[in-house]
Amino acid sequence: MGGALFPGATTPFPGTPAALPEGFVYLPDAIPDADAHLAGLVDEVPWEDHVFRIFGRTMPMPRRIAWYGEVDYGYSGVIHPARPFSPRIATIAAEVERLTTFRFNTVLVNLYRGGADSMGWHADDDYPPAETAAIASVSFGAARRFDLRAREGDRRASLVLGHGSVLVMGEGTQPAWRHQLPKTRADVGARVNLTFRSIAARNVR
Ligand SMILES: O=C(O)CCC(=O)C(=O)O
Repeated sequence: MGGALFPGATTPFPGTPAALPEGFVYLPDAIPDADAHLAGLVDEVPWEDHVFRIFGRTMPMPRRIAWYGEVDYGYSGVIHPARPFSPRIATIAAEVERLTTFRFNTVLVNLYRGGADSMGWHADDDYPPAETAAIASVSFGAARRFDLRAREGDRRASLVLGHGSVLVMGEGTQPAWRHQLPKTRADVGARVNLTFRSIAARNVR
């Protein structure tokens, strides 16, 4: 790791309270036609509801999800089968690939219906990477806080992921950091997030 992730990847986010740790790059307003993508994704994606187990209890997953790409993915106790990118997701992927120079072959799409929807602490390291271990996280809709916590030591950082933004989590970030999208009491609208990944083979679940 070290240095720029890809050409031009030095954009600081105005208003970011803490400097982003090495390996993370935030690109605000990076994806064109963000309003149309938000509305289109909410309407077009075949959203799925899932459950997760915590302390022996089964709880509804506090978001809706869908999986696209060249390989199956085991997530939330379910194998999500490979499925081609939709035309809209292929358009967004092409823009992300143009910005980052990486090729991503899969994407987990999350719908947060409001402030009560969230994603808990985790790292995206449960699969063998193909071309890159970097992840490109694209956000549309409500601006939400995103937290980072070092796996060792007490470093933390937060930023707000805005409409049309891309957060690149570079190679080496997932073994070193966990991330979460916390709930908020603020009256926020819907948000769609797409985490593009480069996966060599299905993870074992
Ligand atoms: O919605 C977000 O910004 C976080 C998504 C995420 O962490 C993931 O899909 O692994």
